[in-house]
Amino acid sequence: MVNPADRADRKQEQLERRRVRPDDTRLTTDQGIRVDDTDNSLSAGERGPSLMDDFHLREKITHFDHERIPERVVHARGAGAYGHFRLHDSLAEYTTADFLCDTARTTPVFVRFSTVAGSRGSADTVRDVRGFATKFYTRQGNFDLVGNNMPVFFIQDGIKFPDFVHAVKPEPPNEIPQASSAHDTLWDFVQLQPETMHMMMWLMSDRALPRSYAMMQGFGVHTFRFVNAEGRATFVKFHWKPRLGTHSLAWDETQKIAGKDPDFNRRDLWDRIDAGDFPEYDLCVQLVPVEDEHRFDFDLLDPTKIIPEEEVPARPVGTLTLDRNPTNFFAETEQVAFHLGNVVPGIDFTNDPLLQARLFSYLDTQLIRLGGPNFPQIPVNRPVVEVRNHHRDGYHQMDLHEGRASYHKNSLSGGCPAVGGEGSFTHYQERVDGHKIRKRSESFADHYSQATLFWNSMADWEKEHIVGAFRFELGKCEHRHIREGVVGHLNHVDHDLAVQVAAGVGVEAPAAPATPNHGRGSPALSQANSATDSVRGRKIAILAADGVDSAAVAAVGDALMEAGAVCEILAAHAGFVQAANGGQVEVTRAMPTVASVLYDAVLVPGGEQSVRALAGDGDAVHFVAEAFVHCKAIGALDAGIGLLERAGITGVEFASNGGTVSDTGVVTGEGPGGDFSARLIDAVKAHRHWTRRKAHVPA
Ligand code: HDD
Repeated sequence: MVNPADRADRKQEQLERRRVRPDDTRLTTDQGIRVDDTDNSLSAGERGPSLMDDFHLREKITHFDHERIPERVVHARGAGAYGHFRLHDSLAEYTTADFLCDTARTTPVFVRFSTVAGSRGSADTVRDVRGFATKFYTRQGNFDLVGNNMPVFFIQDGIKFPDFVHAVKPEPPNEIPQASSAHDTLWDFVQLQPETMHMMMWLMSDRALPRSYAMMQGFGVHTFRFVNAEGRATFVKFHWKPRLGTHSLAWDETQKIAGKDPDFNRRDLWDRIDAGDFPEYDLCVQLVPVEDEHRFDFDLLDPTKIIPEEEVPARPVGTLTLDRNPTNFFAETEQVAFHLGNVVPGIDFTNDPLLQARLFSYLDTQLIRLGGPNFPQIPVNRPVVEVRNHHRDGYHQMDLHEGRASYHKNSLSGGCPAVGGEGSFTHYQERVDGHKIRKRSESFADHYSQATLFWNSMADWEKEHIVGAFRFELGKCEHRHIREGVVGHLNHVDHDLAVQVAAGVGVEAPAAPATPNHGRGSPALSQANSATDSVRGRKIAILAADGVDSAAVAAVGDALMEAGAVCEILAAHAGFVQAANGGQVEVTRAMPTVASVLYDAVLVPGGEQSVRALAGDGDAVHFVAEAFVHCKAIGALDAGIGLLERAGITGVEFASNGGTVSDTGVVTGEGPGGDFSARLIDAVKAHRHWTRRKAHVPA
């Protein structure tokens, strides 16, 4: 008989047994009784009072009254997907974790992405850390990699987590601001807790504004421990690297999207999977032999530090593909319960004090959030292997345990379930010796060097964005001493950064650096060095009105779609527009229902009449100007070039016909032939043309 855990789609097979479909069914009560009417309460006469014996009314309202469960105290807003993990490169030398040893194996997964600070209904595109939590349904049980899209954390010891979260969440008197770190309590915490500085650099960078969950890195953050068959340990850090590269939105854009489409990232994930354009990530590991534990100028147990990839390469070992949307948001994405403590044999913990506190928190929080100890039986949480133990009873027990013995040892159930045997989890036998103390290790004391490393690694445009973010966030702080305190810490990171921020937030610039900049960088940290070789899933707006050159729309649109982009034709109204050469072009969306911030690029095809109409339409002119300001690829053909001029896009160098793509990312042509489409595709691949950021176009 095939072990159910060995089948590639075993999680879906398991879930399939729980899926409930509406087709060809009759409405019943929860007791299975068919009801004759669900629209009118049972009453004494047509205008009389409702009656207590209306069991259907009572049950329907009672169930409704209890539909909500507490949202997650952090990471409340999320989006999830199923997929699978394929191993390419065995790690059997380092770990006994089966899903990391056998390259023939495919492991089903569920992933939940999230923002951290906002409530369940908050906008997706706020400046925040993103959660990247993966549940691997392995044949040795569930392994949860509960990571973020940034490789470090705000604090070093989990005992500070409630303080930190209280500081970043909306303030107690009025619950303002929602999903934002730009307020006094967060920055007060920061200025008094300098271990936050490295993470604050990441949070103020473009990493906090991902364009798509498919274009976002993930990190396990802590140093974990692999243990191999001989019991030998190796330190490991886990990374997810998106195949599409790591790309971000512009800050101004994120704020507008929060109003235009607060579900932007959630929708993007759903649409990609729905269209078969599956997000892919490589799992990479940084491996450090135990003998090298003390070879770094930071402590491997300190979660505010990275191991620079130039020092220890991130070795790709397998690929995660997200290929299936959930059936029901609440049942799966809301009820999924991740826990850092869910590990399989061959993966173990370290003494990172943040990690240790997390080991307590996750199970504890699930108990209140999911209402009792049986939440591992919820379909999305169930492992694909059999669960056998003496846990019994509790709210919502779903299993029918046979037999009289619910204790170990027993003779009445033949001693079952038996304990141990091959494949049992054995904790790594780390030698531990010490006094009971409350004291942070001296090896955790350097809070600035890696913040400086991050700053030094940024491209010019990334540095400008960071300065802008500090100015925005601190600019929102009412208390001057808080702004001064933060600038004081920034002066340890980099003097120039501190001076620039000080100038924006109305505090005195420091006269000299508090700590000299060490000058080191790590190119792997810059998004400028990320992959720009694909347009998969990029959204292109094609602006049209009556008289549009439909041949150009078809030619360029086909080329873009063939390369993997998604093209939408936008016009002043839904329905159709007349083509210049007769016939009609179907409109995908009416322009007033969307905005340029929802697209990666814009194309203005030719057709004199069409372009004249667009030039007289404020929405269309604004669309192009705003796309330009956000440094997006813009293509214009023939008369369409006139719309760019109308939008004030002047004073920048255009790519000339037949030439190479200009670094302005504005591609023009006399017709759709030649290499116009190829040049436009290259401009879209580049993601953004930040060199253009100095050009001032009102939008
Ligand atoms: Fe946490 C949720 C990631 C530190 C306590 N955390 C949560 C989620 C992610 C992370 C991705 C959402 C999981 C989901 O989608 O359901 N957390 C991190 C990372 C951390 C981190 C990468 C630092 C390296 N967390 C951290 C600390 C504590 C917690 C130090 C407490 C001591 N985290 C929780 C929690 C949550 C949670 C309160 C809220 C909801 C949940 O667990 O299920 O237990």
